[in-house]
Parts: sequence; structure tokens; C-alpha cells
Amino acid sequence: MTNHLNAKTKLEQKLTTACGKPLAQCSCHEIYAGLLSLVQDLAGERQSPAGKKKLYYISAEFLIGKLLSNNLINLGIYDQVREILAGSGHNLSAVEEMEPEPSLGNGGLGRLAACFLDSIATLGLNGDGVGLNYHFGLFKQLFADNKQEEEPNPWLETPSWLTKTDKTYTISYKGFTLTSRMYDIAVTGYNNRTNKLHLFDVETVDETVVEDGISFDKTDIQKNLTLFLYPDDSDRAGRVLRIYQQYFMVANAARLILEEAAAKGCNYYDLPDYAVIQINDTHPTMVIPELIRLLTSEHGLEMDDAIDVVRRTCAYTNHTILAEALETWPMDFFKETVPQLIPIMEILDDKVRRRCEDPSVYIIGNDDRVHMAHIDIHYGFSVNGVAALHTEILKETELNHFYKLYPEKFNNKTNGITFRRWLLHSNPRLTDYIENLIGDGFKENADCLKALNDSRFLKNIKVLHGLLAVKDACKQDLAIYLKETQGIEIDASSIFDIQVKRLHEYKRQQLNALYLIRKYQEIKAGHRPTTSITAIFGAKAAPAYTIAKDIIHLILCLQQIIDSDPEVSPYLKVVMVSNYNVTLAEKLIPACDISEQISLASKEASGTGNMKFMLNGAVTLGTDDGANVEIHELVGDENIYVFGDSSETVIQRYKDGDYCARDYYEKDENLKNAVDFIVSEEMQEVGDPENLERLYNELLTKDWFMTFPDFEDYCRTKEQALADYENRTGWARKMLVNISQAGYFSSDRTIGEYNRDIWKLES
Ligand code: RUG
Repeated sequence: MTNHLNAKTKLEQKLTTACGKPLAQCSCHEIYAGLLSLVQDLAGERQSPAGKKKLYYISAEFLIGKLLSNNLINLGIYDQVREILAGSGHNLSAVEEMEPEPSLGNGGLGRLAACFLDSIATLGLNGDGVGLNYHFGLFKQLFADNKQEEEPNPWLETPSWLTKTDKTYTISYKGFTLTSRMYDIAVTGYNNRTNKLHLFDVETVDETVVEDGISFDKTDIQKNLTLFLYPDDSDRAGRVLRIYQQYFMVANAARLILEEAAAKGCNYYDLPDYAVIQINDTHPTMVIPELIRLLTSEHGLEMDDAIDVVRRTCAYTNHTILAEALETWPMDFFKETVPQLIPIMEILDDKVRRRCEDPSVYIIGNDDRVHMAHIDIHYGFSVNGVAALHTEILKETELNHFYKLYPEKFNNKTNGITFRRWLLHSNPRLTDYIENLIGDGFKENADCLKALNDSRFLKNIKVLHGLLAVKDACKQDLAIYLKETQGIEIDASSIFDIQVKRLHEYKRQQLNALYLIRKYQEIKAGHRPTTSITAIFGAKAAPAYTIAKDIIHLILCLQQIIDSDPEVSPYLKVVMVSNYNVTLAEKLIPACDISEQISLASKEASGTGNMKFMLNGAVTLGTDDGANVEIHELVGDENIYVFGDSSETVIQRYKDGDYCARDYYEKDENLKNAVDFIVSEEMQEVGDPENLERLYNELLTKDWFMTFPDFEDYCRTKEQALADYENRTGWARKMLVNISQAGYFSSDRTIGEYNRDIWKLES
């Protein structure tokens, strides 16, 4: 106790010094600035993991979310700071609101990278992230006339978590060079060490060139290079800009890696003893030819030696089987931007061609396009998928030709999430509730959650009611938050059914929307649900993805129609939150009852939202896809709602090529009524006929992600979930089983496996 008081007094003194005046006289923003500086000092005082070998996790995205609370938790001072602030009339939650959310990512890929950095530091592993410092991130999403609009999302301000370093490199492009600058963000592990996220930028970037939404001159590379993540690639200039960005990221990374290795005594031939590079999706693939180029042209290695060294240093993670997301770039683009890589890529391709006759594994295809994933697979030592089913599909179908060539390279690493953010930080109520039942061991070791799966708890009415009370309180919190921040009113006593994720046809927000239309029609016909339902969506659509934007339009129109219909609105509410981001996810996920994970089986590589919802006591309604399959295995049939065609059926149907959406539409009256509603008079009154008709035709004539075959089963299964919800203790039991089985999805487990099988770092 005395020690605690001493530590608290010292901390208070440090914070007061950092703020420059007594805490009681500070504004929330001044407290935020003081805490930021205090955290940076404390993080800097901790040891950085040492060891000869170091991991470089290169990623186009790091969706890190706000950092203050997580840093306080990981430094072990969250409760003390909260108490200190309360003692001087401040509320830590209000201080947290001062922090802008970093805009460095888009979806699961970037959030995974952020969770991984947390776990790498927590496990005391020597590993840093490397990426780009986007000034305006993806974009800020607004709604007007029931449509998505995009604006820049500026987040860089003073004070900031970014530290400007003195590291700069000269990066060459055809006809000009850029001088880079490295910025660092400290990554504090939970009760452990501090690593770094290195973000490269260029000082000539000019934020004022952006006008009219998010458009800008895509050819002025010196001014636009790091403005946006995934700049619009619907035209050639946009696609070429992606190459400029990707090369900038990896050219800086390659120099940093070689420099750090050399400083530790590496002679370049032994680079794999000093560095391991995890290539996160194909965006960083050019690191392979760039390293080979540097090793041969600047460090005197023969080509074959350089290739061998790089092959033993690089590992690749695949995150998708969707053809359009597997990058291929025309050779012309490289000639125009980074011609120095062409001879290397030609040599790499030539070696493949000499070994294999099968054109499907060439690096430079017969279409004169460079297949980025092929570089990774041939010239890396590890290829991993991100969930068991996904890895099997890679091995047996999508990358089967490669699997036959290199069976030893393929391995699975089922994704994970950091429990520090997705439980301790985002749901303190549930954290306390669990701690009261099983002690605090789960905070260090997520496997301890299994202790909840015990009849002492599962059959204990008081325990189950306690869990329902936690959920109710989180739902109240969300209702207040949405009212205050977005002006949206929701009824905390309704069932919260939530689908939040990137907007993509394969994730099938349109299936959920069709169900809601059907529900609306049923309520109009007098069939009212026992408990009213709030269906919540959150999703950004890529600016050039027309059908995804049409789906958002459909949902927003539906929201308006239902809101203004007094017959239906007491029983059903549709809500699309704007600008879905990590901060919103932290509020939505703890409040969720039903977690919608309804991708077309085989298409969702893993999903990580599914894990966050489960951990927070939501019950999954999903297809047997991605990591849902593993959730299903862990919780058993009783505690998940699974529907729809299997991945085998879906893959076969694609192979057969005879799927006809209209056949399903003609056969199922309910489906037909729901689909027809999209172009009904009611919809046209609130919506834009062009968008609605386009979506209607797309579904009826194409439905590439097979919404119609799963519609009936989806509706039936969802009705079952809604009916089961009425048995409150039965439902609470399902919630508890889900929480108890979530430990497997800790990113500490995932990172332990990456290290054991791929990185082999000292811990
Ligand atoms: O869509 C996938 C998710 O299934 C997965 O959980 C996540 C992390 O592995 O990566 C997502 N992803 C895939 N994001 N972008 C891509 C393709 O570039």
C-alpha cells in the first residue's frame, strides 16, 4: 500500500511537471499533452528488446487506433493515472477524447498489423513495424443524400505520438530522387519492452494540393506521395502512384534493415542471422528485388548469393484469395517509375521459367504483368495463410501449383487480436466481471479464460444475470455515445445486431440488407418481433467501388424509410454509423448481441472482428468461413448460428460456372419481394434510381458473391437466434461459453507461432 502511494505520488509529480502547472488548473487538452509526454518518457526508459536477429514487419497499413489508454495499460499505470486525474477534477475518458485517431489503415489487414506489434513487444521480441506516414489516411466518410462522401482525414497534429528522427535516405525514381525522413511511434508491450513503428515520409508533400473531396493531381509525386493510403486507382495515374508509394516504403525499409544488420556485424552473406522480413500482403513485395539490387550493386554480392540471402530472409503472408486483391502490375509501370528493378525481376522470372513449364507460376506473366505474390512465394522461405480453412484453400486450390513446388513453405497462422485493447481497454466492465470470477491471470495469459467454462458459472443464475447486466450497461453506453457523437438514437433494450467491416460484396452487407427488407415487410404485415431489433452497420466503401457505394445507399435509404414509418420503427431500426474506425469499434463491439460474419464461404480469409465480438460476449451468426470455422469448433453447435453453403459447394459452383441468380429469385417469393423492394416506389422516393437500379440489376443478373442461394437459410437461422435471445439465461450461457473459448484468438498465441515456426527470434 505504501509502495503504491509512493509510486502514485511520484507519478503525479511527473505528470504535473509534464503539464507545467497544477493538474487542477489544466484543460483536458493540456492533460492529454502532459500524459503523452509522460508516456513517451516512460516508454523510452524501458529496454528495447535486444538480440542479434530482428523482425521487420513491413505493411502498407497499421490501423493502430488511439494510443493513450493502451499505452497507460501496457505501462501498468492506467488505474493510477485515472485516480490521479479524478483527484484533480478530471475524467480520463474526457482526456481520451482529445486524441485524434491515427489514420494509417483501412481494415482487418492494418488492424492485424497493429495487434501484432502489441504482441511482439509484449512477448519481448525484437521486432519493429515499417510503413508510411499517410497525412490524410484513407478518407473521412460522411453521408449526404443517403450516399457516401469522402473528405481528407487529417490526424497529424501537435502534440503527437510521432517522433521525428534524424534518419533520412535518398530514394531514386526514374528522373528524380526524393529524400525520405523516418518518424517513430513507440510500441509499448504489456508489462514488457518497447519496440518501434517506423513510418517513412517525404518533406516535399504538400497537403494543400488536395481539393474537392479527396482529389488531387496524381502525377505530382513529390507533393502527393504520402497524402493518402490506397489513393484512388481507377485511372492509370492512380495505379502508378501506388507503385511510387510501395517502392518508397520498401526502399527505405531495405536500407534501414541492411544498415542495422551491418551495425551489428553482419557481412551481408549472413543477413538471415540478423534480419527476418514479414511481407504483409503483396504491397511490400518489391523489398525482394530491391534488397537483391542493393546487395549486388552496393555490397558486392554475386547475383546468386544475393538471391539466396534474400530468399532466406523474407516470409510472406497471404490475406486473400480474391483475384482482384492479388496485385499484378504491368511491366510498363515499373519501367516508368523504378526501372532499376527491371533487370532483377527479369532474372528472377528467368530462373522460374527455367525450372517450371507452367505459365501460371511465372513472375512476369505472358500478359507482361508482374505477379507480386509469385515473387514472394518463389523468393521467400515461408508462405502463410491466416486461418485454417484459408490456408487449406491456398494449398488445395488457389496456390496449388505453388504448393506442389514448395510444400515445405506453406503454413497456417490463424489470426489473433490483442486482448489489451479489445477487452481490458474497450470493456473494463467485462474485464472486472471476469476478474471477479476467475482472478486476473487472463490478463497475461488468455488461455485462463477457459476457467469460465465451468458449471459453477454456467449454471449459476446470479453469474449469468451479472453477465447480462454488463452487456446492458455497454448497450446503454453505446446509445449515449451514438446520440452525442452522431445524433443517432437507439433503444438500449432492443437486440443489437451488428455488422461492421470494410464494405465489400463478398462480405455481403447486401444479404443483411435483404433480410432487413424482409423483416420490414413482415412487420408491415403485422408480424412483430418479440423484442425490437437494432441493426447496426459500419463500413467504408473504396471511393471507386461503385457497387459497394450502392449498397451503402441501399442501407441508408432503408434507414430513412423505417425511421419515418411509425408502424415499423418501434420494432426495427437500421443504423449506419458514419466513419467507422477503431474508436467506434471499441464502443460498438462490447455492446453487441449478435455478431454478423456472413461472408460467402471460402472468401473471407480469416476475419478478426469475429474474434473481438466473441471475446466481448456476442454470439456469432455466420457462414462456415475464415476463422468462423475455428470459432465454431471451439464453442460447439449450441453457441453459434451457422448457415449457408459450404466452401466446397461454393468453390464447385464457381468451377461449374453455371450459377444463375434469377433461378433463385424466381423460386423464392420472399427473396423476390425483398429484391423488388430495392427498386420500389418507396425506395425511389428517398433514393437515387440510378444507384438502386444498378444494384438491383447487379444482384439479379450477376450476384457474383452468391447472396441468393444463402438467403433462405440466413433468414431462418437469424430468426432462430432472435427467438433464442428471448431465453435470457440460455443466451447468457452462450455468451459465457464464447468468452471462455476466446483465448485461442489472442494475438500473443499467433505471434508465438510466427516466432516458433518462421522468425525464430530470441525471446
Ligand atoms: O479480408 C482479410 C481478412 O479476412 C483478414 O482477417 C485480414 C487480416 O488477415 O486481412 C483482410 N484483408 C485482406 N485486408 N486486405 C486484404 C487484401 O489485400
